[in-house]
Amino acid sequence: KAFEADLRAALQRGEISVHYQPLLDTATRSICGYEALMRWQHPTRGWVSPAEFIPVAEDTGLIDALGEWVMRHALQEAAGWPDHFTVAVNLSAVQFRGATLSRMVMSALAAAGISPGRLHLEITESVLLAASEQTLSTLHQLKELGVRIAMDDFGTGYSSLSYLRCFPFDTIKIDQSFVRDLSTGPEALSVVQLIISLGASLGMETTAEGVETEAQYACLQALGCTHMQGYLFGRPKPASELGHVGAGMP
Ligand code: G
Ligand code: G
Ligand code: MN
Ligand code: NA
Repeated sequence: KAFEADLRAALQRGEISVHYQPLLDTATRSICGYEALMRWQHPTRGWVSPAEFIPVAEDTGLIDALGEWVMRHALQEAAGWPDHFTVAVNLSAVQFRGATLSRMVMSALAAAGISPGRLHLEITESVLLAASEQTLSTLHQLKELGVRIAMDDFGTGYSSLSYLRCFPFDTIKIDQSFVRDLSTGPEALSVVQLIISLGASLGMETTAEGVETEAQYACLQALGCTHMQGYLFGRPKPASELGHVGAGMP
């Protein structure tokens, strides 16, 4: 309960921030964007993991305000990056409940003056689990805005494959558990190979997550994975440490 009250106050107290993790283009091995990851610095607990506070935010409805704050903040920040850089923002299933998500995204894009094609929205299977008309219609509205939609944590859910038929995703993000196991045996390699060729045949980009070693990079590059993310290229860090001049926040 105290935790919930603290989270409720966290935005006003300026304890919420966004860290950015680089996304790399495999072919050029250069940064082509960042994923925005929410961070909470609690006055006494220190850094609280999103894995801990996001479920609480979802249960209490606070995720709507937090999610909108991150969206607006990340887009403002991205306005100061090179023009071709993308910005990825994670969405919770709970944010799809109302009918206001696409309007919020449109408004945040306009406020930041960012072209919609630079925004990647990451959703997990949980968004499609309910598969309500409402959710699908919101996804199509977002797509019509020109925003790109990525399926996050692909392969870890129950029916990742069937969800690929429900909606024309732009990107498949291969869960880091598969990347971690690449060297431990032929199984993970086969799964990753399958996901990459599936993505290619569906005209989708494939982003491997959790790339930590040169061996993983070489393997994924050989398999045709189009993008990568992971500690090999950079950990999530505050905008002030990204090294771009003219950050977008006023
Ligand atoms: O950054 P880290 O690996 O600690 O994130 C843990 C989890 O929290 C990840 O699954 C990530 O998708 C999720 N997460 C981070 N930031 C956000 C956010 O702004 N919104 C939502 N819905 N989830 C987030
Ligand atoms: O679920 P999602 O993919 O949105 O969450 C990304 C999470 O994975 C972030 O919390 C981030 O800190 C973490 N992460 C990103 N790259 C790596 C990596 O190379 N290794 C490990 N162990 N975690 C990573
Ligand atoms: Mn993500
Ligand atoms: Na992921």
